[in-house]
Amino acid sequence: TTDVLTLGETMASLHGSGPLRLGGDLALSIAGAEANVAIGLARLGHTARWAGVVGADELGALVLRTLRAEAVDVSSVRIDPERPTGLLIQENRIGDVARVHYYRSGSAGSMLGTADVTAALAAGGPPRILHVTGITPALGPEPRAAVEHAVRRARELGARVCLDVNHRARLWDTAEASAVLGRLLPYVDVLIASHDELPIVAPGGAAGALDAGVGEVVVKHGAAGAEVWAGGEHAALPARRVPVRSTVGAGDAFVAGYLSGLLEGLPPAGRLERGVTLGAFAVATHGDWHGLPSREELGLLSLAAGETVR
Ligand code: KDG
Repeated sequence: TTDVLTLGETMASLHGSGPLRLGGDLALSIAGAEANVAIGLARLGHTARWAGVVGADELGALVLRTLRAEAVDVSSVRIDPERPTGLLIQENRIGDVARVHYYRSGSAGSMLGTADVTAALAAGGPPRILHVTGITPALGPEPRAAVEHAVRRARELGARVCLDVNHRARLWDTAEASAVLGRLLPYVDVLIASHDELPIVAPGGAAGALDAGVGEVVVKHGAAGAEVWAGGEHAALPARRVPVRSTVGAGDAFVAGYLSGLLEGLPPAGRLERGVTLGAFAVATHGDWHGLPSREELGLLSLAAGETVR
């Protein structure tokens, strides 16, 4: 059985080093919140499967090849011969302030449907955790139905359900996000949101979400760290101080660390610790997922600044 099954859209990504309108070189890779989480988990030695749809094109092949290379199980991926793989272009405008441009409407990934979810949940026995984000239901009616189906079915199968709000204002408005994500709450065991996203899904805050039956609520405070309410306990932890290269992907890295701790039965404070550690690796390195640590590398952050490992 798989530790974590996650689903959503993985796109090709292009990273520019300066203003896009000036042209210049772009670096090609892949991007997608759920894929980032799957890679983070796989690097720590957990089994992770990503389900989604890619086009029958070179960018789809890049997505699959990259995920395979990261030991993410792609056996539940569908290839759509009719539609292209989505694309995201990231522009680092000033310092670590990034701007993201989507070319994803009508993409293969936005055709993820309930049949894909049913197949993914049936393959190889139910996962221990199903992880979804608020990005997927924003992609269209099919992915929205797919996520609603996924959380219900996963619960029936005895899997724990994790939802990261991941609000993308470019994709839908807040009122719609609030209505759709609010309906998912009764099926959510682990709710993860940044402090500004929490009211979208839980107008009554963490207490409101717990009252609605959510098992644990994790709130991210960016550079100020994160806190969790779980099983009557509350824990908070500051972020690890590292030089910031790029904050894109930090939230996904945090989720991967948190779920890794959960899979290992760590207490709430230990789960947060793993989460902020992976978050620090993500912000201290370029790329959304590229700098995430293997298990042996987890201790690197404890070395003194400027130290060289020989
Ligand atoms: O969380 C990082 C993501 O924003 C990025 O990888 C792309 O999934 C993505 C999205 O839809 O914004």
